[in-house]
Amino acid sequence: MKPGQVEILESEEHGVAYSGKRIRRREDQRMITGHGQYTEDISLPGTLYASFVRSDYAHAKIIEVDFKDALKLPGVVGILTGKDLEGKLNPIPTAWNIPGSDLHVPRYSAIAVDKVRYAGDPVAVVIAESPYIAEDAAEMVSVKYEPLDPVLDMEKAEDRSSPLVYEDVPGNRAFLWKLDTGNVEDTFRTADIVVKQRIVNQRLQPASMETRGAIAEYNSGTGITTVWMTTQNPHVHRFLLSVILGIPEHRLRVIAPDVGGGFGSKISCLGPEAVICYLTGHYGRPVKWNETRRENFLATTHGRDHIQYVEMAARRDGTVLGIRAKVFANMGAFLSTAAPGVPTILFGLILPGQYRIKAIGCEVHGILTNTMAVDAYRGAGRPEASFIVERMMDILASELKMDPAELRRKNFIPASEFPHAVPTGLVYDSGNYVQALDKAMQAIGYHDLRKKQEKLRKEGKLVGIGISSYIEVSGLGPSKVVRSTGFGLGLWESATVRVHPTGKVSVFTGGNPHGQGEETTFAQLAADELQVPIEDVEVFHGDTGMIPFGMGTYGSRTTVVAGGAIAISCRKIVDKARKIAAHLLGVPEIDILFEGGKFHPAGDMDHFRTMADVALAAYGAGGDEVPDGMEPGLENTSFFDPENFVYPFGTHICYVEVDPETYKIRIKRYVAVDDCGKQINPMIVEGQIHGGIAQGLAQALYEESVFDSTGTLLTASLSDYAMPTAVEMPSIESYFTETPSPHNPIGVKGVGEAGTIAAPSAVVNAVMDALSPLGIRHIDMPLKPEKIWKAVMASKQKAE
Ligand code: MCN
Repeated sequence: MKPGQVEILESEEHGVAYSGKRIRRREDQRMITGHGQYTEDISLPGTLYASFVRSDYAHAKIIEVDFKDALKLPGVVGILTGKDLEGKLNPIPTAWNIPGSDLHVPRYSAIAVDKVRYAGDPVAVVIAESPYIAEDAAEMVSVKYEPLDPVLDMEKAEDRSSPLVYEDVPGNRAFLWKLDTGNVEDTFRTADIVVKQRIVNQRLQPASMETRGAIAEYNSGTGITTVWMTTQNPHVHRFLLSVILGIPEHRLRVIAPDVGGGFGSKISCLGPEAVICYLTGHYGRPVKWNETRRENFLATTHGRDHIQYVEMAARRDGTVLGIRAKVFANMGAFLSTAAPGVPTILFGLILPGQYRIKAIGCEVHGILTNTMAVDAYRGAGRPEASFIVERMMDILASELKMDPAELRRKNFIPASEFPHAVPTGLVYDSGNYVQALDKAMQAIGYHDLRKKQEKLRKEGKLVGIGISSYIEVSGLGPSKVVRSTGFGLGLWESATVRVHPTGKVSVFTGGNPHGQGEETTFAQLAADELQVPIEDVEVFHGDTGMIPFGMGTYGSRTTVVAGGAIAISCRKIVDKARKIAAHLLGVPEIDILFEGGKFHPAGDMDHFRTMADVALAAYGAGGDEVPDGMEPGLENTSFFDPENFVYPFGTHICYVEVDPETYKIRIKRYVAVDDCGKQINPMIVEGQIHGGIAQGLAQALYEESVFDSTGTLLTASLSDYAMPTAVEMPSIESYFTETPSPHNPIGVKGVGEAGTIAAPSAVVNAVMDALSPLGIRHIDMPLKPEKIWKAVMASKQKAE
């Protein structure tokens, strides 16, 4: 297939040419044939290479950095410490300053000055003629430390006896965020039943295929620094880098070439990229840095890491009245870019789940520890929220001896009550939760499966069924709301759509896909809106020198917000094109219809102009092709700021068998019903769901960051961090319902994180259901056979 061509995998007619059709991702052709261009592929003449000297200690004073020998290694150009950069780089900023939480943003430097705060904290940077020399020299740098006791236990970190990560952050508490809908105490005091559970949502390490990296070049002729880097949001990075470096924003150009995944870990502006930008100016030569996988695990942001004390209050008849949680959220050694908003806004506000729960209480302690910083990771706050809601629903159902599906059904917000304001202040846009549950139950044959389970249990088999009826908030977001939560910038999106004189179309989006497939879906969208062949549309992204402005790709926002902006731009172009077509055809504009790619007078298909005819006329300004006074050209730039978030939802049901001897878990069936409103490309949507489920399942069963008692990360390689492979993945039975969102021009909701949010509770609920005959109520993720064995032994001992 030639670049730009598409393969449509189904033939039914949808009324529009491309949207709603399964079309293979056109970008994959270049990615899988080695024609992608990643940061590491960019080579510039005269490049120097940087390697960071990183601390082995989690918490220690820096006494001396001795690099005399390293500097003598042939090919080493320079070595700089944190002290050398003092006054040259500003501290790493935090962009989400949540109000009313007594927020302390500690002063964290790109390279440590007096003290290291996690194992992996940079202490110096070596610059050399080759990456190998840089690494060798980094190993020769000798650092004298005075070790300090590390802060690792977030539940003890606030004690007076605990060491401090920062002397000026008392009790290591970066913030205390509270949410109370005003009726929580009373609700819990008067409820018939209150179930309680301590739940650990373990720390995870994002592991995108491409690690982080940057190559920067300062042009002394123009005074402009250009940096190619692995980023999900080039404009946000440009803004934050300009704050750190003091370089005016218009003298910085950030380019994201192809980016090999991010899962949230390439949102944050961490130190190394800023150092690389500084070094190119300092040495007057391009400077490049690329993480190793070990460095990536040590020093790129981690995700999750909550300890949650959760309670759910209900009436005997199963009406859920309240949910409250006291949460310790491990923020790590500093507050990364979006970090404070993740365990608070993105977590607490969504605690009602799909239910009519009236009392919501939440208290989140944001704790600084001597571990790598935690920030957004696929789902960001919503998997942590959905997990406790859905686990507690199952625990409550078991306590009330109710079927967990029926308990959910009883408490759902009914389809007739949308838009629906929940007590946390959000307004759910649209939904039909019963429909998704019913579809999932039907697909898995729920009632028969329960009968089968009963029979198998009698035979001594450990089989279980787990339901997860999740909701998430995505499509971030309405700027007004986002700003009121303390986020530093608005979260709108921009698009420029340019119809060239030949009728070919360039779409420039502020979204920055890095694996999600918008080069295809946005071409589908624009081709339909402009009624041109998809081969005539090319999508561009990821260059601050080319795109007006953009907030980037995360929070499953790109289709909703960037797609919305594209649709608006296209519609404005069609409006203008209609005027030109009317002028060319000599008929009033009101009589012109636009269908089948043709502008024609109503009732007269023989006289028409195509988009290409109109475009040529639009650029032929000065002649009589366009109406008098009309601006030449056929392009539009729009900024779209949605009026609300979107709320995708669904129900996943998992059926598992636990081996009674080895306690190995086998997922026998996994049914997913998801609703992301209108779908542009069902094939990509399904792919996103599959990938998301893989990540959720990984959290449920395999992955966790493990630190030893000194704060050393023991899972700093792919052989220690238990990322599942295709072998561990079950076959996924994927279904959809379609409830369009009324709050964007194309009726879509996000889908990129849905699977990751839904899967952990579906799997854990299923395993707990399987183990319930053994008297086991809860085991924390990941559900390793060893943990299950221990729980079984403990339960047996208790029974004796
Ligand atoms: N889509 C669609 N119809 C819809 C919704 C989405 O056709 N109703 C399509 C989109 O146009 C796009 C894809 O599905 O091609 C995902 O779109 P969307 O839900 O808008 O999500 P984003 O593009 O904003 O992606 C972000 C989301 C997040 S937050 C993480 S983390 C994540 C993810 O997507 N990281 C990923 N998916 C990933 N996939 C890959 N391969 N790599 C990552 O790093």
